[in-house]
Amino acid sequence: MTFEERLAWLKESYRQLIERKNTPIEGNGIFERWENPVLTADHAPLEWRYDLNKATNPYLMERIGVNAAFNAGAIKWKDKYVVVARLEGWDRKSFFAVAESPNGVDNFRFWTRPITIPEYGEPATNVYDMRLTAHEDGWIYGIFCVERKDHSAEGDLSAATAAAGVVRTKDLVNWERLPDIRSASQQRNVVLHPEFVDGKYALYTRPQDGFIDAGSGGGIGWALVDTMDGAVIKDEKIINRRFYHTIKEVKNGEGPHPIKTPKGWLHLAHGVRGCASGLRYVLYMYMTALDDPSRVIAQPGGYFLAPKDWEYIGDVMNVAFSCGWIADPDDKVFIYYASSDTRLHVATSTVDRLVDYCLNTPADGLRTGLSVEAINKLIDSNERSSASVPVGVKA
Ligand code: BGC
Ligand code: BMA
Repeated sequence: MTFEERLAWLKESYRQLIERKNTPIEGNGIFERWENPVLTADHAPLEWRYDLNKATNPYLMERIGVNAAFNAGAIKWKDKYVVVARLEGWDRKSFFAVAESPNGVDNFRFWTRPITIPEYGEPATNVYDMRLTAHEDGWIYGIFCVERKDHSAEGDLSAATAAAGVVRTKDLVNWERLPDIRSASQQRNVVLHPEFVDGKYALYTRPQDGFIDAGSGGGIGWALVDTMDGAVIKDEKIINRRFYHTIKEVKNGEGPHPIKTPKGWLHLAHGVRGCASGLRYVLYMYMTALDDPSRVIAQPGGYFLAPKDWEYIGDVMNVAFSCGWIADPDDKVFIYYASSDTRLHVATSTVDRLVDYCLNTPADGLRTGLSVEAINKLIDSNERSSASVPVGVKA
């Protein structure tokens, strides 16, 4: 192909990808997955990847490649569905970029440039997983993980530290960097609650022993801080614990900030367990009290969403992860989840259905006998129901 032919082909392929219509897939009644991912590496604008100048790039090669688009924060902004995605380059560096869609399910387009995050302290090796919060103080905050090399472990090339970085903005274009959150332990998955609690900023935290190991950290924490401009976590209490032989045995962490409903705060989180093929990341939900967002009032058992079919496959296999969801005033909820650290998907539901799911799904009894008991209770009640269609073989 000539330069001109290749350019026309690139532009046309890109246009088709961006304008591709999406369709919902009927599912378990709790939510619907949509057929196509909403963002992939190929959604990154051509101008970010190709030198489009014939003199300097006669073969029209991709000069700077994007490897993945995933783990996005989300917000409704000027009637648009906006995500701040984690893009990862061929060079394994992640960065953030804003993409918007008119309907939340397709036609996501990136803004002209990726976000430039000002540095704080030692420049970050990597940044990822931004959660967005439009706080009642008037700012939109982004909290993300800042990864730096761990200089105390000189011999170990992979040794790193994780801290919570903070930015704020009024327009999603200009981002002011605030000091990283100070805490006794390393932190990942820190999320800002949208309202003041007792006049303070409230954070969901995830204390961890080391860079990878959540260890004795216990689970998702809760901490009140006086300011976001130099936040210091002093008292941290664990509000959502990990348990043996559950989907969150090894690690867990808050997803996006919770959604306020008349019946309580709806939370989306991730849980991790270990298995022979490595770590398995799934999403789960829980609810907390309206008057105390740190008090759990419902915890449906097991996972809410786990990788399915081709979602298992990607750079980091067996991962479902979410940093963003949007609740519309009309009750609809757009859940942005990524599969296997590779691409971003959407699933839709409603606040009503998610509350129903949380309040009426049996909790994990923590042992198999109680799981069978729960199934038997359901069969008993189905036998009394006129809608019941007996499909099992009668023993
Ligand atoms: C990766 C993250 C991952 C973390 C812990 C980082 O280096 O970029 O995606 O969650 O390590 O495994
Ligand atoms: C975590 C996260 C995510 C990632 C997941 C699986 O620890 O912080 O960035 O999706 O690992 O690799």
